[in-house]
Amino acid sequence: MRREIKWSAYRKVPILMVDEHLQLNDSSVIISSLKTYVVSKGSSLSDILRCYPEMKSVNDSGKEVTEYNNKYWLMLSQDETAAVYPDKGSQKEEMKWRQWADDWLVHLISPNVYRSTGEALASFDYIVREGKFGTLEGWFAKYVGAAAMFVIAKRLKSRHNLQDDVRQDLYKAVNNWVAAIGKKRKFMGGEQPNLADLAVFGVLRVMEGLQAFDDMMANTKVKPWYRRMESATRNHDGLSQSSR
Ligand SMILES: N[C@@H](CCC(=O)N[C@@H](CS)C(=O)NCC(=O)O)C(=O)O
Repeated sequence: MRREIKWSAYRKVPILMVDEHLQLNDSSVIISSLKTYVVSKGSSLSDILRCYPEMKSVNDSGKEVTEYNNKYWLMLSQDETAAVYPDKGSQKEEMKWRQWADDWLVHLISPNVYRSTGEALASFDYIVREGKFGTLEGWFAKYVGAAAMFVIAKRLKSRHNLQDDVRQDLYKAVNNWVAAIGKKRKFMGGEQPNLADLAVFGVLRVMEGLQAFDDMMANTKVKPWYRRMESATRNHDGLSQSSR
């Protein structure tokens, strides 16, 4: 809830607090700094965080936006880089697809999960069930929220130039992702997921339990990779890649 992050000047989630004083903003900055921290023994998180400086600017609609420099880049020595990215081109490929997840894939979610009034209500029913809402507040959030997001989703659909049938963009996106991994690899990271696998999985996972997710599983080739990601994240398989 917005009131839960009143204490923060940065107004979005996620925010990660470390030892009650170090504040990490933005999911990609959080992931890149934690991965750097795990791989490069010796540097402190606050030193690492200085490598991802904040940039404030004003966008086309006059709104102040915050971005972070280098957010897809890991701050590693040459040896560490060689250990994390043994294959040629794998570092660039990981960055490219992490950016794709942030700049394209994520924008397909709202138009898809709030596509119809029925789907918008189902999405909010799920949000209210999982969130911390009082009875009346929950009821209000469900109906007002669903109506608002139904309208907003249409606006987002046109802002990001989605097709009329928004499912087609979703199907195409995940099929492109699966094609980029190819048949020879389990994950984009090879035998273990890399940060691009993690970013794409993170985006798709928010649709679980909703019709858009079931449609995507039934109509695309993403399912085998998705199931492998579920098991890899459950078993913390990414850790073996980090501490190689
Ligand atoms: N690039 C940011 C985006 C974060 C973001 O947009 N979060 C949404 C919720 S998913 C939010 O907090 N929106 C509130 C707002 O924009 O005021 C990230 O990856 O962390």
